Amino acid sequence: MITFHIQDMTCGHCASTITKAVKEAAPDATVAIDLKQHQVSIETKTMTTAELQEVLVEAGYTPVQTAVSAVREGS
Ligand SMILES: [Cu+2]
Repeated sequence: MITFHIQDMTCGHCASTITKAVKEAAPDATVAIDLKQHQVSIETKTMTTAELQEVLVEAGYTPVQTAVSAVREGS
């Protein structure tokens, strides 16, 4: 599973735009969105992290990949 932090995902519309964009690019993908945390978790076997990131950027957002081991570090 790949998790991105997307600060500019701020409402349900953003969430559905992102979900749709990811599923169009990777039909097998499972997309879980945590709007409060501005987080998107994607499970897919057909796309790499870099490719997913590109899809999110093309959808108009600014994804930052969250390293699983570093999620709770800082702040
Ligand atoms: Cu929005």
